[in-house]
Amino acid sequence: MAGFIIFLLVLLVFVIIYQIGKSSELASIIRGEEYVKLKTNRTIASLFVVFFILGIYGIWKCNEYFKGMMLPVAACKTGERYDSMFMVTLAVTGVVFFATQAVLFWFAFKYQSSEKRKSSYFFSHSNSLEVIWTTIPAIAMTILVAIGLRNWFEVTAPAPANAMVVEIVGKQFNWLVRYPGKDNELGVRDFRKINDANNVLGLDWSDPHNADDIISATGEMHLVVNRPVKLLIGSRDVIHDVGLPHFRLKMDAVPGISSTLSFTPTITTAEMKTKTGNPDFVYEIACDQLCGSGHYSMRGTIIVETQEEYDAWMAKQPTYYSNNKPTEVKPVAGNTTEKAEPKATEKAMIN
Ligand SMILES: [Cu+2]
Repeated sequence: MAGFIIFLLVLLVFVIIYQIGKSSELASIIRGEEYVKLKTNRTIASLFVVFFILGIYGIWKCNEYFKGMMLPVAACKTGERYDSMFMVTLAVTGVVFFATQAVLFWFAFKYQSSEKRKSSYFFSHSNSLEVIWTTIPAIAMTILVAIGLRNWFEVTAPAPANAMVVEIVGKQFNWLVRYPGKDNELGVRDFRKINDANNVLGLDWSDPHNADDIISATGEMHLVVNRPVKLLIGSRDVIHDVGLPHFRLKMDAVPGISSTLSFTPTITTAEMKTKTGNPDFVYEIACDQLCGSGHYSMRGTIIVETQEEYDAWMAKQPTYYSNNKPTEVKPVAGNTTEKAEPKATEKAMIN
């Protein structure tokens, strides 16, 4: 019996030793995991800071690298205002971006898991904080929107009375540019009269104002420097968009609707060649609306020149009528002095 009790005691001691060993092993495993967790946390927290610094450096480098791809100075007053609006917006959002991102990544580092910190500070809300972070962005946004609206009203405002009127019509896939000719009045056009052989814009030959209209099918538009221009924009088929990157303007060309765009070019093509150091510089008309398989080829050009150069060029342009000799009704000769109200002419235009 005594032997059996001794055997049980020895067994008990072995069980106890085994259990102590096992629990200390488990404890060391737990302690080890905690250690690994802390170390990983520290690495990730530091990587957050590195990522932020590299990210900001990358943005800076990108900016430097692509500087050469930036557009040259805006070539009209509206464009200058648009650029300054863009810079103000970029500055405001840039400061906010930098501040919030710096705090975000810094906090990820500063408030990483730590044995020293066992509890966090908690508050449900702060009225003054709410007021501050609502009021400041609201004021900033209101100012930005107000600047934008002012510019938008300027772009869409009626053109000055002395503005030259030029019509630009998109078709798959090029631009047709029409000038009013000597009578300074664009004639009525009708889409039912369009034919590619000798009436690309569907000019209604019964309207005498069409007799001296000039059409350029090469997509080249001539404008006079410092003279306001009003573009009458239309389309023959699908929606195109008159994109004028150097003037920072664009406007949709919608079939059946006549849209307008007015601006005053302030830099001649020749001056721009000097400014950009590019002897081949041309102002571009790009179609800004994906309009079909040949969309990429809808590139037009604008020549901005002095009044004398423009007059000399204009004097050489044949009228569309004389160039195409349509067999239909001849425009009534000698009736070109009759002045119709510009509004009425626009209304009568059927795209
Ligand atoms: Cu197009």
